[in-house]
Amino acid sequence: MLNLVLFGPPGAGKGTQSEKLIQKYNLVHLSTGDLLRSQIAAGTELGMRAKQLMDQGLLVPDEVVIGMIDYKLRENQEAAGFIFDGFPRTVPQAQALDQLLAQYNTQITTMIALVVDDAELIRRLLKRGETSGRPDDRDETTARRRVSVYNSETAPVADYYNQQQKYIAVDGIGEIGEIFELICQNIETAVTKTA
Ligand code: B4P
Repeated sequence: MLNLVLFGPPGAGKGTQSEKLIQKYNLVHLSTGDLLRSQIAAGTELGMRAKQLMDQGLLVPDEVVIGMIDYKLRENQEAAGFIFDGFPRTVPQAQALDQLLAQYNTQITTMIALVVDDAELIRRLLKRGETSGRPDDRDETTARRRVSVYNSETAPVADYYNQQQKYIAVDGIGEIGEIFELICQNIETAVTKTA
């Protein structure tokens, strides 16, 4: 199985690149951001609780997102592999993901981390906010808080995968197609190494 973690700060291009990767490698896309937004759109209690945190640029509790991923893995047991987009975002989430995958006798193949500087991230988020209607993209204070939450709570997840020799950094600034090619080259190198 090919199981990818696509990692990076908010606005790094995880969602953008995931769309291309799922087509090329026939993977099931698990985006916790998308899953949470569909709960909000459906007006569920979980969605309403998540919305309050997301609108402020904060993370939702670990147990909520881990529960959603657990459910999706059980639902997709025949998949050729998964792309985890925006998950894990904390070290406890990364530990939980390893345990969940072990239940299916599989593991993360590699983590691809998109590297983009803070100024470019804020620019992209505010630009998306002009058209997306996403409350967490609309104002600069919230965008900056998301980047700061990433630096304090999410960045340590990179060390977690680095210790497992699964961390690969890719420059996330440039043309979307060129970044995609770089990601694919790195995935293929990682797959060859683990084969
Ligand atoms: P997410 O939905 O995961 O979203 P994201 O971090 O905003 O964006 P992404 O990196 O996917 O950016 P995109 O490709 O769209 O999270 C939203 C919120 O949900 C979080 O803040 C949190 O509250 C909650 N949440 C989600 N998962 C959670 C978890 N596991 N634990 C706790 N809470 C969780 O790109 C952004 C923009 O840049 C787009 O407009 C795109 O067109 C543009 N872009 C992309 N690549 C570009 C490039 N190369 N050049 C120029 N622009 C580019």
